[in-house]
Order: sequence, then structure tokens, then C-alpha cells
Amino acid sequence: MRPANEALLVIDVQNDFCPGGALAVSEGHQVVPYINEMMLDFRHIVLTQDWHPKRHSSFASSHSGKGEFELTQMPYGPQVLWPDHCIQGSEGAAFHEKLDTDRANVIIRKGSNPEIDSYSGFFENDHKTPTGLDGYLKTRGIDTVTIVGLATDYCVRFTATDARTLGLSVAVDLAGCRGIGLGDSLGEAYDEMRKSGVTLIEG
Ligand code: VGL
Ligand code: ZN
Repeated sequence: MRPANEALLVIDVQNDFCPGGALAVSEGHQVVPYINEMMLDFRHIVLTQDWHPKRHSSFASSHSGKGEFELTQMPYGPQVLWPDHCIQGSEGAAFHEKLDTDRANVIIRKGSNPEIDSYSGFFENDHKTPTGLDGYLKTRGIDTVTIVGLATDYCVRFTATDARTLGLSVAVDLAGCRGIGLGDSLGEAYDEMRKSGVTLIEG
């Protein structure tokens, strides 16, 4: 059993990021048995859930003349435009049915503000507006996190680098992650995570 200062952060293991979903990550569902097994080893477990209102500004369908996976400029910086996904209350936003959600101590929902996307479990994409997860971990005496989930190159990456910025010790276990892969997004994610002091555990 891991000590009480450690938590497992399980990022966005939701139907829309699994094969058949609106923003399917190839082999996304394969992380589920691995993560269920890992959860047995941790005293603190946090799940994040991507949770968008309809017509969210990160959806290509909310921008006329823009296509899915195109880049656009938002007031807070560049933003990839995604297919509609993880709509609040939809089947696509639900956790994968085999994920052992009963073991979670807390579920952080993110991406609910229509004007701004939120990849990280800690901050919205303005890198300023907190979700409250930092406060949760600090008040529970947690200073070390292991991160798994979907997708390696977006929500896992930004959760990991924000955790480092907040002073946590961070490992990403790649056997429990799968990526989207737009251009070199995966290579860039590995570089940025390494540069910020994240330990990458090779899958
Ligand atoms: C994610 C793109 C859009 C993720 C969420 O979970 O990595 N990616 N929304
Ligand atoms: Zn999203």
C-alpha cells in the first residue's frame, strides 16, 4: 500500500475517449484493467471528468468555418477545436463502465465554463482559474501523485505539468495512458513533462 501522502489521479477515463466515442483515443479502453489494479494500491484516489455544456467554445461546431482538430486563437491562447464530446449528463461523458469508480475519494469535473477549455485537473486553460484540486490535495497532506488516464498528450500532460508547478512530486505511468496524437503532440508532451520534472514510467 502506498503511504498516505500519495494519491492516484485518474484522468478522463470516459466513454467519449474510448473506441466508439466522439473523441476516441486509440486503445483508450485498454487502460481500464490496469488502472483498476493500480487503485488497489492507493489510499487516495481522484478521478477527473471532462464535463462540457452543449455548444462549448472548444467544439469546432461552435465556430463557423472551422473544422475539427483545427487550431484557433482564444483570449487565453491557442486552442484545438474538438468534435463535440463529454456533454454534461451524456453517455459519452460517463466513466467507462468497467472503471472501478467506487474507489474514488473525489471526482473533479472540468470544462464546465462555456468560454474556456480545461485540460488540466488543476487549472482551466487560462492557467489561472483553479478547479480546487490543489486545495483538496494540500488539505489532505498529499504531496506526491501518480497520474494515469486519457489522453497522454492533452489532459494527462497538463495535469502533470501543473502538478509540478504547484510543487508536487509527479510520476506519469505510461502503461496506464493512451494518447490522441495530433502532429507531434505526443513527442511534445513527453518533452514538456520531462522538462518540468515529471518522472515518466515507461509502459
Ligand atoms: C481531452 C481534448 C479535449 C483529454 C479533453 O481528456 O485529454 N482532450 N478534452
Ligand atoms: Zn474536452
